[in-house]
Amino acid sequence: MSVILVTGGTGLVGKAIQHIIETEPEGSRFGKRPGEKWVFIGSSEADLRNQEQSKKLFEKYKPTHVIHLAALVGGLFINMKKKLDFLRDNILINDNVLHNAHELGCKKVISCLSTCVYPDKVDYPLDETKIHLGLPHESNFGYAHAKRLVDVQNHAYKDQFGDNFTSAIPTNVFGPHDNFDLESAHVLPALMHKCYLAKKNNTPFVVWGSGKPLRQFIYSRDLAKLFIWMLREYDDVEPLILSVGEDEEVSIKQAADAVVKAMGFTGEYRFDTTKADGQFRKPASNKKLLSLIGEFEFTPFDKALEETVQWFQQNYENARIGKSQ
Ligand code: NAP
Ligand code: GFB
Repeated sequence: MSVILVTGGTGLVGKAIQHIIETEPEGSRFGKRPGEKWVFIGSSEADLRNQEQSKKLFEKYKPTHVIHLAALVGGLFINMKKKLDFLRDNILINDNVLHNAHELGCKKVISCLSTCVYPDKVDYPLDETKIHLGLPHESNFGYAHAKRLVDVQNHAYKDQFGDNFTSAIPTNVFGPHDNFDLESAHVLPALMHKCYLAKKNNTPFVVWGSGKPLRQFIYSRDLAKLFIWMLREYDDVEPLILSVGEDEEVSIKQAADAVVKAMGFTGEYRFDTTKADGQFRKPASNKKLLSLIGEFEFTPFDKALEETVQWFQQNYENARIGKSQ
């Protein structure tokens, strides 16, 4: 009997893994396997910053495997405002999860980093060997250092105890169940929410910044399949980038154009260049992933965006939209 605990199971990526496990045929490549029990938890079940609550959670479910997604997560602007919270909360969460997984003798833990952990000034493309080659971008150094430390912790647990702890490095993620709260959202959910309100209230659709920065976006449901594949087939302490190809970079302007099209918005659309652009680009190579997984079909960006916009429009009342607008 394998018990797979997914921390952060109520969030964007956690819900996507739950969707795949519940909809893919049992026994298929990304489907549930006989004898597996999947447990998806959120902060209401245990605040993982708290040692006692974390210990009780692991004693309750006795997981054999952990996909560790729980984190204080947010877009550029909330990262710039709360660097200490993003550093401290994530250090506490990660240490409690890895410590309890070690104490319980879990067979495997996959933690989740992000391509924003990489040095701001490094030769591109980003690959798995460049994480610690310099300081991260100023805008999110709190989050970035807390996430980099997970890679250090994994190597320490491996060296001293032989624990099979590893990590995944996704690029920017989007999809159903995302955080659409304009205060803390990432760019795509923020633009979807702003465009939805502009259409509803007949007001301008305002994109922050110059629109020039470049990003790689992975659909949460594709990322979910890659996490399930890693759980089954990746047993190396070295982190692994989970991303679409380098040639899939799009500008924030192109992303905003795609949101306008998917929303059917025809009103005024402009850029507020008084707002920050953040890191200009963070192009990540998925060569190592493709060399290990072989064939993998990523959902085309426009199709994934349309599916997410439809989900948002159909679930607006129950979505994470923050204070009502
Ligand atoms: P999300 O939608 O904001 O979900 C965060 C999850 O973490 C929720 O389930 C939340 O539970 C849980 N959580 C937060 N604080 C917690 C605490 N103190 N104790 C217990 N659980 C807590 O985030 P996401 O986008 O799915 O991110 C999942 C992982 O992917 C994170 O590790 C993140 O760093 C990484 N990542 C995300 C992106 C992206 O673009 N979104 C890109 C790269 C990497 P509640 O909902 O119950 O509060
Ligand atoms: O997803 P995002 O917030 O974060 O994207 P990063 C920021 C880019 O989108 C910037 C532009 O170039 C912004 O100028 N943008 C335009 C907007 N309009 C908006 C808007 O309404 N809201 C937001 N949020 N952006 C994050 C890191 O970096 O990447 C996090 O700070 C995390 O720690 C995440 O790693 C994946 O891609 O710049």
